[in-house]
Amino acid sequence: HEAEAHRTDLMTITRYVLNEQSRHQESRGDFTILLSHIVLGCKFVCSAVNKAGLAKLIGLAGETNVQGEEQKKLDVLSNEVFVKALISSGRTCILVSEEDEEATFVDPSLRGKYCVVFDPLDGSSNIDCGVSIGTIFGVYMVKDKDNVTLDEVLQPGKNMLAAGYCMYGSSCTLVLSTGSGVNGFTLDPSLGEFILTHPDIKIPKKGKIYSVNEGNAKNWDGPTTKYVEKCKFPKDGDSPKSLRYIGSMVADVHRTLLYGGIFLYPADKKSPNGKLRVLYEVFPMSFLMEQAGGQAFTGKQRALDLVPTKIHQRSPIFLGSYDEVEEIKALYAAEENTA
Ligand code: P6P
Repeated sequence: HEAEAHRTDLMTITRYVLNEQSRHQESRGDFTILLSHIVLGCKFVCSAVNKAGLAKLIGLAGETNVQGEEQKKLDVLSNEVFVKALISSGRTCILVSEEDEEATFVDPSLRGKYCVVFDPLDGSSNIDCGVSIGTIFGVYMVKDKDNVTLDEVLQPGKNMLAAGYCMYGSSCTLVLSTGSGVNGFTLDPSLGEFILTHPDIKIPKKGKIYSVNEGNAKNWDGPTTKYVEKCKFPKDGDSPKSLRYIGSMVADVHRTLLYGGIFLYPADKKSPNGKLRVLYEVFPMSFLMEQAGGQAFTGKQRALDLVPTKIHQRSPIFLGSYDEVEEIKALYAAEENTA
């Protein structure tokens, strides 16, 4: 009966968030409405990405179609869908997208109390070879939605109300935290619903995998070099860690969250702030890691304490299993002391 009850008691993402919302009476379902529009965007992108390969074959997305019109690239298309969905939700006032140089200020007639920062299709350079890619998003509450300035969105990641990603791979998986743990939902295409499949995700305290682009090793600083060396040639008789690097942040972070280990995009001589963007890559993934019992560190501080000054600013990031990040923090602290 238990299994039967489970099968018929469908916990959809909407129902899950409504249950969550019932703990914050003041929101009157606003967050649920916002989330339902983010979910709509993810469903659209999932369908478009899955057709991308086929579309390329028959000359649609990213190519000229039979009428010779230039089709929009998937990341541009995805961005337009998310921006329109978020504005039409009537619950947002500022949007920051990886695809748009400037922030979008929503028309006062449609303004709500949330700011959403997002990368509509992170890792999109991997589409043509079928590697998993994803949407990453974070949600802030504004203090005063009537005179909204950019400062409203330049908040430290610890102020986020919610963060998540949707991974478009062999299945479409949406991983979300609204501040009380992390849950994973898988899209059931026959229902068009995201169903709870990974309740209360906790990242293992230690891990056997490190995930970094070793091609940048020549330019790494001391602590990163020492840490990676330790992964490959452990002193204390431990077995070496495995290297797994997909080059698509959502895929690398999802594996780290489920299996444990550490994901690193360090600073290097060429890019002193690393490559990943603070608002819509580093903060949402760091928020999820902490909610799952892991850590996220920039090389200088707890990632979620960072106060951004520009909407597309980058930061180095080390995130994953609690004990692994502790090791990196110790190496940077030691360098600090000798400096
Ligand atoms: P590199 C994809 O282009 C991306 O923004 C992230 O998804 C990914 O983690 C990173 O860049 C990969 O960068 O320099 O290792 O190719």
